[in-house]
Amino acid sequence: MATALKNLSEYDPANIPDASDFKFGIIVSEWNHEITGAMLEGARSTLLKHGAKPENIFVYYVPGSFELTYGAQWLAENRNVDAIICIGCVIQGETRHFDYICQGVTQGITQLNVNYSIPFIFGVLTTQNIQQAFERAGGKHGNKGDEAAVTAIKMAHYRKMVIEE
Ligand code: DLZ
Repeated sequence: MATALKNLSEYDPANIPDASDFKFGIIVSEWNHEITGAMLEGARSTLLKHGAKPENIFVYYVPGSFELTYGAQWLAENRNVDAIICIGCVIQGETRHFDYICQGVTQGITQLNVNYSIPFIFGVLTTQNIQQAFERAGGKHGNKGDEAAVTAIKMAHYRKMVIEE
């Protein structure tokens, strides 16, 4: 219900800052790649639509969502980027693994936001099944990759605005 009412994929493009001055990192989990690949394409096309230059979008892959934290931290330490988008998809299975991975990546990305001076965007789907994931990766609930990109642009803009004022 919350997603249906707050589908940011239907945002007003006029309200998004220009992204042409920003550099973006995107870390993508290979696990559930048919979902994360669609989210990556959504994120990339949204960044480009708002002016980001193709040469200023750096895409890297990690094996699973649990590795997004390390992937994003290593990128932050070695590349000059204004925001990092973390893309993953964790699907609930029969085991507790789902809970551990969700908890790990959520806390990991939260810690990155606390410890570094650039924003890290949480573009991780946590769904009960693959159908729900497809619905959020270009289906009836929009593409959470688009939403992550919009958030990254807004946060990069926020960071720049505070520094420059
Ligand atoms: C092991 C595992 C499982 C069961 N499920 C998922 C998943 O649904 N989505 C995902 O991104 N990764 C999954 N993984 C892999 C873990 O994220 C991680 O790559 C391994 O536990 C190795 O650290």
